[in-house]
Amino acid sequence: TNDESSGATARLEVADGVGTIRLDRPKMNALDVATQDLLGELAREAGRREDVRAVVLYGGEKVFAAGADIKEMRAMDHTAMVLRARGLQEAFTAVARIPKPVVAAVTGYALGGGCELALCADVRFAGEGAKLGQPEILLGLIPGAGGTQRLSRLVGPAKAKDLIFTGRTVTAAEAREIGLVDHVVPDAEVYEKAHAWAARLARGPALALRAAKEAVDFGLETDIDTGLAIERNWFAGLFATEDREIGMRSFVEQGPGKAEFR
Ligand code: CO8
Repeated sequence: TNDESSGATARLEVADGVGTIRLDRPKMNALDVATQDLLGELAREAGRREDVRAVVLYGGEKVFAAGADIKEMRAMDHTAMVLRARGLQEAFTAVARIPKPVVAAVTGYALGGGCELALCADVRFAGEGAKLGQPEILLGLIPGAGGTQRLSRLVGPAKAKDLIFTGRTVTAAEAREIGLVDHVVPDAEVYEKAHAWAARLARGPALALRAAKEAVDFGLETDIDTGLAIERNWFAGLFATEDREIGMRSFVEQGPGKAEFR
């Protein structure tokens, strides 16, 4: 999966604590079944590997991903999709559950499954020229890789329904306005800026970051008392970590601005 010459449609490139899951499937990074499954495998690998402390999702300079491979999907019948749909969602859920900070670096189109992939990240950087949307309705479908769930949780039900009902694409600027992306930067700087976000967190306390992500993500799926229980158990658990000792010692001995991870 790490070999550029293998012709793989996606790969995990690791340097300096940051793992980049790079889609590479001309044209448009259309996500066929094999690439969807590969994404899931790469996400699990990124989760497992100790040399990966933060992750960037990236499709290259021109396009993030134009969604599922429509040509492949067209040949599938109802039975085939019943058998496939869970595997598709599991692959995307593996990305959403990477227990480390994950940022999407979105250039060009992020449509359908491409937009849904970006939704699996913790934050999204988009280039000024990026276009995002859930155009499945135009194919007589609805999003199937988590879009109805993750988009509505992120931007609220009314904005999610507007995008899903109409299938319209939004510019990076509108995406930022509705909270679908977090930062809009010049197209040529998307990867660099997203990578810098990841690199900073790669220097952070890994267990506390994992705890923060789980507490937010699992807490959002439950009632507040259960969410608070998740939080306090993680909070107390972190008192057993070396990072906590180092973090508190450095505050007491050197003052707030001095710790390396700030
Ligand atoms: N699947 C297969 N081929 C595609 C796809 C796609 N999703 N998108 C583009 N292509 C191909 C085109 O067929 C074309 O191929 P060729 O050169 O051989 O004719 C090539 O890429 C370039 O495309 P265009 O000529 O259309 O280029 P434009 O710049 O004019 O337009 C667009 C680019 C806007 C991206 C346009 O191609 C488009 O609208 N694509 C379809 C987008 C779409 O509807 N995506 C949703 C797919 S459904 C989906 O994702 C279901 C989600 C649930 C499953 C998720 C699984 C991951």
